Amino acid sequence: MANPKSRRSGQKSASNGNRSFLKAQFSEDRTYTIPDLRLEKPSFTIRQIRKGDEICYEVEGNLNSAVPPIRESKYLSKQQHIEIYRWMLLNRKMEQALENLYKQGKVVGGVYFGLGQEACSCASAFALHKDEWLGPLIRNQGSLLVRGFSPRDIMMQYMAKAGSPTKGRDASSHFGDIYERNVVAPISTLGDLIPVLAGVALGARLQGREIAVMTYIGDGGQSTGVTYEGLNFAAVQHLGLVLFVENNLWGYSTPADMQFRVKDLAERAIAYGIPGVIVDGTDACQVYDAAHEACERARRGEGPTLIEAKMMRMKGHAIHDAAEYVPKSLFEYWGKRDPIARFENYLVKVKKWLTREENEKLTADVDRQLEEDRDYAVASPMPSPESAAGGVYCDGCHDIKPKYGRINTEERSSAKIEVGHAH
Ligand SMILES: Cc1ncc(C[n+]2csc(CCOP(=O)(O)OP(=O)(O)O)c2C)c(N)n1
Ligand SMILES: [Mg+2]
Repeated sequence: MANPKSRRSGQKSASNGNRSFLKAQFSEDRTYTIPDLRLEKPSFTIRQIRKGDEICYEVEGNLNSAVPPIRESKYLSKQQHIEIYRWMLLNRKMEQALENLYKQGKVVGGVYFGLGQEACSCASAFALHKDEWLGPLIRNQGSLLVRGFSPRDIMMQYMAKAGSPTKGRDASSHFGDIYERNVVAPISTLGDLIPVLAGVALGARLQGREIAVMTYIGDGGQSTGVTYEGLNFAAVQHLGLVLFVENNLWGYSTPADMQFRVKDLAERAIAYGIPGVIVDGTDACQVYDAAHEACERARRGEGPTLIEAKMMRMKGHAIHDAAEYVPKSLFEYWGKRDPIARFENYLVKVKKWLTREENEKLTADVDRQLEEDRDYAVASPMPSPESAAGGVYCDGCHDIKPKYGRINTEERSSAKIEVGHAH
């Protein structure tokens, strides 16, 4: 996907005090191709229409095409395929358990689902090394599992239990772990994770390491100003940001077709001067391969990559939203492209890497783990009222140490970046 070429000879490096610069990736050539790993390219448009007093949506285009096969991975071993499949199952079944807990009145607040997006969450996070960093969004509960949070943690969080990651102070996704799992806690403001993760990569560089950092933004959230600022900063600094643009066709009740004019959101990469790639977000192999290549590029210090994952949000925005505005035919179309059913078919029938019995055992193990975690979470206590005022202000409770080495802000002789166009 990258196409680094030599620098324009007439350009000089920007002089900037003692700073060294990474070697330029700038090219005189326009590199406007966006690789597309998909094995089918759905072509339909969602249009807003008025029916009497009602506003609704209709789909135009071909919704009868055959379901594509899974694309063979260039990198994953047989064992890794099975691991990713297990994470996806755990992701799906944990969300089913959460839905039940909500309906039993045990959840405080709402529940958000990544139904139909499990391949994107799990296979992307799977490409990170343990000592690299992830910034998840609300639908990336699968990524949290891959990074080492247990279903128990996530269930307790939704039930605001004392033993939850935020000790009952928040009831959904606003938690992370800067010590063990290297997960940045998201806040709700869409796009804000992007500069934060860019900053994490910069922090690692100052400690002598080029690392991959990964985060996500939706088809709606990508329009925010901070998305541009964060990604542009990562681009000019050649920071190892891997940005998944999760195009799930809806931002609340607004269809993607009413949110942007470009054909593919991966095209945005061109304007940042970074590689962009399109994947089928329902195909774990495509998601992994693109994520892996982007992470490798990050680790070489070559900068960010934008990966557009196309898929469909298979539920409403959150549990309160029945998604009645979504045309039924779209659910049917994407239902046939279910990431787990297709991956299961690939592993069991196409590759024959899992026998029926092994698959049943794996599924039963996931069910057992979820049952245990759910029972534990339900039985665990709520926080004591007196604890509510604790942890509001940091009074030195966070001991944040450099993870990769001594911080060095001096000029680095081995620095690879060369930045700046002469004006
Ligand atoms: C800057 C900002 N604007 C608005 C919101 C409110 N909001 C929360 S989720 C959401 C829809 C996001 O859609 P998308 O980015 O496509 O993500 P998806 O829900 O489809 O995963 C909006 C508008 C917000 N959290 N942050
Ligand atoms: Mg969306």
